[in-house]
Amino acid sequence: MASALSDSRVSAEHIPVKLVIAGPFGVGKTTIVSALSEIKPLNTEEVLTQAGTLVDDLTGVSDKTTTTTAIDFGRLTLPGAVLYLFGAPGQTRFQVLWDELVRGALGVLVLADTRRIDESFAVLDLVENAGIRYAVAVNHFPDSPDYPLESVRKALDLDPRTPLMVCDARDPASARASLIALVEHVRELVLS
Ligand SMILES: Nc1nc2c(ncn2[C@@H]2O[C@H](COP(=O)(O)OP(=O)(O)OP(=O)(O)O)[C@@H](O)[C@H]2O)c(=O)[nH]1
Ligand SMILES: [Mg+2]
Repeated sequence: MASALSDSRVSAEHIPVKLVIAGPFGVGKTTIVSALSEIKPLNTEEVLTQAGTLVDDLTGVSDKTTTTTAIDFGRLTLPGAVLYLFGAPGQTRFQVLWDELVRGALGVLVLADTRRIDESFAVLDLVENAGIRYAVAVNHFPDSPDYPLESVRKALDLDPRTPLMVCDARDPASARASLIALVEHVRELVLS
């Protein structure tokens, strides 16, 4: 992590910003941190074990072989700001890390999967209870139903001002657009 903090791309003029990427199990958090990060991301992936099948619901993500057991960490420098990206673990048994993870964070990008929309509720509850600003990005998989965003907004009971977009977590441009929508949203709220 030392190299992430001492790099010629980051200067004293860059405001350090902590952002958290959250969402249910297997929604693409590790993938989006990897797509966004300009440094080699720190991952804490462990192989999913047979014992875990009792608690890890693989519905919709049956090809998944690993899971994040602590955090993902990456960094993205924008003009004037350096974003430190913390990917949360997706499984509910790791929620004990949540309070520490969101401490000092400017906002949360919540990833959602329209194949398993109800699994986003627990994460949205955590974010809202923490009183932290957020945006929602629907990570689109090949077999994801194509619901209009207004239906997704309604299903997730989102405030009309909360940014909601579709993204491809593997695509750096798409991932970056989601993150920038979050940062812009937080900026507008802070300035209003
Ligand atoms: N087709 C497609 N596959 C994706 C996309 N994003 C992620 N994946 C795949 O979905 C699987 C799960 O992605 P991860 O990034 O590990 O998900 P995660 O949210 O970090 O998972 P946990 O940490 O276990 O909660 C991986 O096999 C990814 O390659 C996407 O946008 N499209
Ligand atoms: Mg992960």
